[in-house]
Amino acid sequence: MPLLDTSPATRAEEHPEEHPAEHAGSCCSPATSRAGAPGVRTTVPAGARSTRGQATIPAGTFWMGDSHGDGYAADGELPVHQVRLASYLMDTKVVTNAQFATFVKATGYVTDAERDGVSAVFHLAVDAAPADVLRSATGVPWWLAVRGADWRHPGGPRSGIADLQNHPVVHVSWNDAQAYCRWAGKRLPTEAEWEYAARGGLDRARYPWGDELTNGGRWRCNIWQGDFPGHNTLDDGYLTTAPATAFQPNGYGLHNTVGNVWEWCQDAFRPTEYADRAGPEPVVAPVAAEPDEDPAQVRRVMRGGSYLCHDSYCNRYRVAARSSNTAESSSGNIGFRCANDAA
Ligand SMILES: [Ca+2]
Ligand SMILES: [Ca+2]
Ligand SMILES: [Cu+2]
Repeated sequence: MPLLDTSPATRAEEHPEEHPAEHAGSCCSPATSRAGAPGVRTTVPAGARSTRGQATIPAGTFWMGDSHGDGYAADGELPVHQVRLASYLMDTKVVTNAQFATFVKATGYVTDAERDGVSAVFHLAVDAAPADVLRSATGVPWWLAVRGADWRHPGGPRSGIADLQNHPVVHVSWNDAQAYCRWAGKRLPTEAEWEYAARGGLDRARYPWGDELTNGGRWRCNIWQGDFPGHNTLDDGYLTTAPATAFQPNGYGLHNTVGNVWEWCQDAFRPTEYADRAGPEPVVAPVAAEPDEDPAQVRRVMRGGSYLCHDSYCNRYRVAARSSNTAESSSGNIGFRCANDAA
């Protein structure tokens, strides 16, 4: 069984010049083939609900999508349309290694990457014996399938998380994120909830803090500086993950919505989602319909970009940017934060 499959998006990487839009598609993360996946859970019973570490996001209407023309057409960030949401809750930071460890200790949960024995690691982050570096993903040679890479070993078997307790947990699939949320009395955000919360109250801005990427040259988030994928100048201080509370929070008190790690959302991903639902009236609390296919192969929305994003290759560190991966996929730059219904 191939460890890293060649989904259409990944296959396009072999001829990037022919598919400029798709080319930008997978700086982000390669897909993995595995079996089995649970269904979606959209609400948490009031009695089981935990609001720990969550900020209240006020009810409101916002413009969802790319108001600046920055996006890749194939991602479906257009049309910009109004979305109305009731108040809800969002974690102020992504789930950390320490938090995930508490979950695993309490439940004995085994992640998809652990069950599979392999996960995707960025080439400069590999910490493994050569024999454990199995292969690169087709067309994205900076992604290596590493045997023994999992949330406890983000760079491979020789790495650990002792010094990364307050960093995002990574190598967690959408399935794993769902399991954590259920245990925590929380749920994944919908894509609309993610974007509205990430905007922090700023109307149609590019970033959670405004329209300018840096503050007079000072970085406001953890992305890539230098030449991707070979040389990172570390201007923002981090080659891979930063602590979950690094950098200033946005107007709602949320840290690192853009940059650091991709964040799973509840919704199935469709490039035509916005086009299909946009109309003259605001769309109320949209959530993508569940596709009628093998749950493991359903592509799930990921938001916010990661420490690998760079303007030269993938500018998905904007609040409007969209990406996706299959529910069973994991890599060293995908994590998640939880949401909840208002108390
Ligand atoms: Ca960085
Ligand atoms: Ca993020
Ligand atoms: Cu990216």
